[in-house]
Amino acid sequence: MSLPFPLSPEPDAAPREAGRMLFAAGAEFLKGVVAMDGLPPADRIEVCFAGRSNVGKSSLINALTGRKALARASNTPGRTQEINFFTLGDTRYLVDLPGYGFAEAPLKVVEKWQQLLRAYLAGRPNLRRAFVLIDTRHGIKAVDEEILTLLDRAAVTFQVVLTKADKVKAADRERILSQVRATLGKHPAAFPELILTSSEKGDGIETLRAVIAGLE
Ligand SMILES: Nc1nc2c(ncn2[C@@H]2O[C@H](COP(=O)(O)OP(=O)(O)OP(=O)(O)O)[C@@H](O)[C@H]2O)c(=O)[nH]1
Ligand SMILES: [Mg+2]
Repeated sequence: MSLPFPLSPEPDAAPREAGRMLFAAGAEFLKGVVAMDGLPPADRIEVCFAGRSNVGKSSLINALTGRKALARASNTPGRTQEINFFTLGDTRYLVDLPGYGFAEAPLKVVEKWQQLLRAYLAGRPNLRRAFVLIDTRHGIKAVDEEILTLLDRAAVTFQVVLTKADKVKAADRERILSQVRATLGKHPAAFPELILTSSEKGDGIETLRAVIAGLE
């Protein structure tokens, strides 16, 4: 039997070039959204980056776009507090979501973000794929599973992107990959390939660009 949820293969020359071209078209910040009625028109293919607070969503957007500070990244969990929209060329939106599972912020504030996050994930018609970021050191936690279940119910295809691969030794990585694969087997909306990334070192970035370019 072949391994379920293999790592995405390195892209061939043509999709790699398509990914390079797409991201060379330039990314710009469009707006930060705090309520569903503030969303831009659903007139482009959209992908979003969801994940626990501090997992590396903003850093990944910066690595993909080759812009050091397009999306705000920081050591302070909970930094991204709005749904941030970026235009990519004139065909895509990239969406940086507020992190979940962050316990330090005031409860009222957290509840407001979480409500918005859930409404967005379940109700955006042009959302072609949700990239759910999982820290390669930690694997899938209970808070992640809540989001995966929400995506199953909303029938939004999600793809797991493992982050901070540079921080993990090979043996630990294999153990976490097994945990991730076993968990994803229970989620019908899971896309059947994983992407292992490091925003720091650049691993997986070309692959992810090619995947985004390939969405229609
Ligand atoms: N070593 C390493 N550190 C990373 C990587 N990606 C992100 N980080 C660090 O992890 C921390 C959090 O990164 P962010 O990109 O701000 O995380 P986030 O998911 O956007 O966080 P919130 O907006 O708070 O939800 C920062 O200190 C980053 O420098 C990576 O690939 N490797
Ligand atoms: Mg962020």
